[in-house]
Amino acid sequence: HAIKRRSDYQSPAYVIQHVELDIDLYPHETRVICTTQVERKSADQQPLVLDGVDLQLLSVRVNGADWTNYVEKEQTLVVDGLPDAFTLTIETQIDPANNSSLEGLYKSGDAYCTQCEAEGFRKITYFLDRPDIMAEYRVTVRGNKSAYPYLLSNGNVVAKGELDDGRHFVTWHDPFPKPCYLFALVAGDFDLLSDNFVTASGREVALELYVDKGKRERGYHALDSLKRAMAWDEQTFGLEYDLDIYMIVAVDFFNMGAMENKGLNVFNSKYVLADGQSATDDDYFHIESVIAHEYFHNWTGNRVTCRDWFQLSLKEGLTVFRDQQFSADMASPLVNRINQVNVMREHQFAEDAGPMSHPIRPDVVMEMNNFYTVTVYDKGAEVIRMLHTLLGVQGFRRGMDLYFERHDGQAVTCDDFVQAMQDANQHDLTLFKRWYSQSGTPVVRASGEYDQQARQFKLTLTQHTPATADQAEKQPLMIPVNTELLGNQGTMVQTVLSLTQAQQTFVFDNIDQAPVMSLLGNFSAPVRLYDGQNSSARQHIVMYANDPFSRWDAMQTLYGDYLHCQAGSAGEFAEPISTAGIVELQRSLLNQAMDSPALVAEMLCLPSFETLVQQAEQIDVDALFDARNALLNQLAEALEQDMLAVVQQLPAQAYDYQQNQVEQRRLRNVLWLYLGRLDQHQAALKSHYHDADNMTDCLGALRAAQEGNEQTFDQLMVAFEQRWQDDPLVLDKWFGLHASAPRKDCLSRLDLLSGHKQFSLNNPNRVRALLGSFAFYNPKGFHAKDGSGYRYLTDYLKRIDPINPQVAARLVTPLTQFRHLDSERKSLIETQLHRLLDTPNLSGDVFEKVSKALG
Ligand code: B3K
Ligand code: ZN
Repeated sequence: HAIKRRSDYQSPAYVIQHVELDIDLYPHETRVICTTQVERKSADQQPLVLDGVDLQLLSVRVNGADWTNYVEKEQTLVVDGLPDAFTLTIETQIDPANNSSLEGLYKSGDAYCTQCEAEGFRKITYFLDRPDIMAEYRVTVRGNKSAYPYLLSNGNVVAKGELDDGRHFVTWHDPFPKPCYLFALVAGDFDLLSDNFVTASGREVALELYVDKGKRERGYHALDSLKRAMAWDEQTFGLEYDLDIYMIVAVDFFNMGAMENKGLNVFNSKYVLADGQSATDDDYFHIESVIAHEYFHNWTGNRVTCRDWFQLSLKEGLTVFRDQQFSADMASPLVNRINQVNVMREHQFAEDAGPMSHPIRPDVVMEMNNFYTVTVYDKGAEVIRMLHTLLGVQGFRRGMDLYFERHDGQAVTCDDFVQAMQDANQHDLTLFKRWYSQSGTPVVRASGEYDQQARQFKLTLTQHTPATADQAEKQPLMIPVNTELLGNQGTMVQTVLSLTQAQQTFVFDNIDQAPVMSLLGNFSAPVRLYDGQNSSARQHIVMYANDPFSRWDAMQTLYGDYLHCQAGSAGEFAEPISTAGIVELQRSLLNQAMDSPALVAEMLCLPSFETLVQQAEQIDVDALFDARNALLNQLAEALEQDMLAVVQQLPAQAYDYQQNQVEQRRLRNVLWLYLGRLDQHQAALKSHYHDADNMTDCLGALRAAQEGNEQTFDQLMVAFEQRWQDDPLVLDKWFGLHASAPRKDCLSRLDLLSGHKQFSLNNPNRVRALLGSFAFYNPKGFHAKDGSGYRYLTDYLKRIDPINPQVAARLVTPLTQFRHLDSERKSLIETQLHRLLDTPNLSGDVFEKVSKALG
């Protein structure tokens, strides 16, 4: 397993500017003829080294004549003795029906489809599989006409016709040069939803959405989302779509969410299909955001792409930021921000504290697919957000404009992006660039000193980034700190401070009283903050801060400190609020519930167990779980009447995915998470399920029962299965609920479920729903004291890895993030990691993560 370093980048010795592919589809014997125009760029006569994996080589020709001066070795084809410029024709055969890795060309059910990012094109043909090779593609696809009436690839159709034996062909041409990771092919029989979009400059674009037969009614939300995204990018960034057709295909077998192939996105059907009956508000939200994300890649990723894979955040951090801004504009900016921050604290902080820690621009990679991470994506987006904060809306736009002006059609680096931002604004970003090279979560500490006489407040901020697994030495970063100073009468100061040194003091004049500090408003930087304030200061923020995000955040800190003190976790916690204090705070929130349902709903939610884990040096799994559970029970008992009153005031409405309704449903279901714990409300909880006309409320009821009452849960789960047993995508919710239920017999339940007729180890959605939910979200079961949970997951990983290494490598994560656990559990995990490492033919994907975890 070889490692690659960012510092080893070399510009390509040969380039390819034209590609002609001829792909003749057969399940086990697909023929691929790849004809390229190759040009030598290096001065010396080094051979041409092409990448290729799992290919059967049939022939090599140079300028039309057979060529024998080549060798196949270690997943490459080395061709020697070549002229300076030539036509290279390579014929290979591949076996898509046996390709269970879902990378390269494979079968998803009855359809053929491709996934090439990051390095999957080499599973289709021998090629220079690196993103800085950009070429124009002409692609002919051949297949059986009745089984595969649609033969799709990137760009526009330039020819089509009939062939012998019931076969046909379609030829596509994509005029925009692209790296091979953006190549796509789909062949199959689908329901087609067609629409169109007229761009700002008046061009008509055909929109086509392909879904499984019979699913057409579930495609409209995705199509509408696409049109909203297209309009938003024109309005916000002046960016128009460039081809005459935009296609999206939904497939059931897919390793991640979706893929931005030029003009032909391939999507996990989970992020396309929705109707009120079968999809939740969250599903609707995610579909809109993933559709937008892939669309936005057309400019940030496709028109301007990455020079090498270490630069992945160039396109991903930026495109996540763009989809976040879009979502904020479509719905509630506040709820969006809260969700993003939860992802950072729950998953990204965990990644940075674990063995896979890396900067948003990694320096060392073994398997590129392991670096499509919350760090590259979500922390990457936080870094772009800080630039946006620093430069302002218009300054950021100027930077984007200059970036496209300079780099359209090129493969570039993160430095090129920051340089464009700097030059467009004459704003020195030298220090800012450290965010790209330094990993780890900075810790910011604040302390205040008030001088009554001088009416002056001095705020001292320090920063320190603890060493991470990948980097021992850390330097100070540029950290924007949104600061609000609160007095008895409310906000006295609201400003953004820029912390650039290890320690800095900021002086505020004309301050009439000792203020409460509300820092890091809107999560202005991806850091941990310790402000040393007591719980009454926090309650003051909850009640009076201007920034609603800060009110939510102060509430989270109050809950967190309380729970860790109950659970005896080792860490840095202020003196906690009393139980009665939390009850009273929630009571006052419940009184405001009808005015701001979205904010109140979020403020009533305790931090997730997974977020709590990240807050302490050492946790006691059982004590922390029990403390969280106990507080929820106490709150339900103390506030039963207040909660019922709110539930009764919330109007019943026929389902529509519309902001007011979404917020009210969210509040209602959060309240049910409490009320569902009380015996006297089981009948009402069941009615909440049975009366619901939508999946959001059904699932809300199921979640409430999962936490609250075993019998109710079992009954409702039976009803759910009966209703949805023929719809695996919906049944995934059911698999997930079973797998995350804190039940004593959870492993034998998992065994039963894995034998369910809809379960398959070959489908990543099923595997994630069942085993992912267990490993990531069932702390009681997964961290069972006897190590049975760890062993259980490991047994499965050993079976999944040979089928699909990418899925296995994602699922191994919970076994590698053990830093906060006790030494008994750590050693039980280690035993399982060694078992994994000893597996014959372990994939590079899993090897990289496990070997790092074992240090
Ligand atoms: N660019 C793809 C992710 C590809 C992952 C490869 N293992 C989806 C996205 O981020 O839009
Ligand atoms: Zn992306």
